[in-house]
Amino acid sequence: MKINELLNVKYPLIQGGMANIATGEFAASVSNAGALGLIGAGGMTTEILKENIQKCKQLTSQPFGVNLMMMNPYVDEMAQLVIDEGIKVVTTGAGNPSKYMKAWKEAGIIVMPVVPSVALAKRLERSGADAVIVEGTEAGGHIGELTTMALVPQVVEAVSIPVVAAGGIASGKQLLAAYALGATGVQVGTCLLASEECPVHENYKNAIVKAKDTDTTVTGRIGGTPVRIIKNRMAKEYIKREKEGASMEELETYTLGSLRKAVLEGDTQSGSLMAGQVAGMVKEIKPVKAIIEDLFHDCEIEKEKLMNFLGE
Ligand code: TUI
Repeated sequence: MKINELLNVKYPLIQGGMANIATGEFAASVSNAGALGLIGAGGMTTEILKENIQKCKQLTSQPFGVNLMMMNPYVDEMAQLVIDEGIKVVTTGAGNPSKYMKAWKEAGIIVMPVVPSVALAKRLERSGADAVIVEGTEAGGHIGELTTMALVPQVVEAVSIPVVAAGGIASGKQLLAAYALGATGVQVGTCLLASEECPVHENYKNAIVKAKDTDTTVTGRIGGTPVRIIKNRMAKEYIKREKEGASMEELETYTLGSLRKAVLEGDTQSGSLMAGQVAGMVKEIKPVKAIIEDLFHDCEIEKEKLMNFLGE
């Protein structure tokens, strides 16, 4: 069963959480295009999340969800808010959501945590997760160690719940590959950043379009919070200071607000432009609906080509 049947949407595609980017308005445009839109609560306060939920409810009659970032200081309150607001789907990232699972399941919420390992996938299956989103290190933003190619089939082997693949998916070929690895759907972020509806600054979108394969790097490896971003002056300086042994406080002060700088002001040099390794494949800015339709259309074409190739 593809994940769209569980979620009651047309396409087996989930939008990435995209903290500080995925507003209620953006989530609604993804849901209206037939995939599952998500409000990214990562950089929000509880009040702002509530406003975004109201907005999304006004703008779409399609299912949508909320992504809760476990490192958000307001996550306890937000975990209750999603119940009070009747949210149907919750995805989580950047931590273990076990302590909220019982309450969410009692409220009838479909829960799909992002996991970077087999161990956490198994643990969350036992806690009642409906599916897991298995994210490889190719992804943008906060990442784990393993690649999508290595991790997805290992989680598929280890759990009985549906697996959604994430990290490194921006084309029909990669969507087809995710199915081949045993995934029942995909989560994408980077290719949706370069959409007309995405509320990031034009400079951010253009940086994605201009990026080549080797243009992302990872900050925060030493401190234990690895984050994949597009290489720029800020990334270089961060990694240099990290290697020199800068304290977490100094690094935090340095990066404070850097994602907002990139998203709102379009500061592509001192801002933090989170993006996955597939940024190198994203070549134009298109409407969300076209991005999603093209992905599934191209997947069909690639499937035919692959069947011909394998049948040779
Ligand atoms: O969460 C993401 N991507 C994100 S969150 C974010 S906001 C942020 N900004 C700066 C620093 C940190 C966060 C930007 N991008 N993706 C899902 C994801 N989850 N990737 C990795 C994980 C993860 C890591 C550890 C999930 C669970 C986990 O559990 C550890 C444990 O406690 O067992």
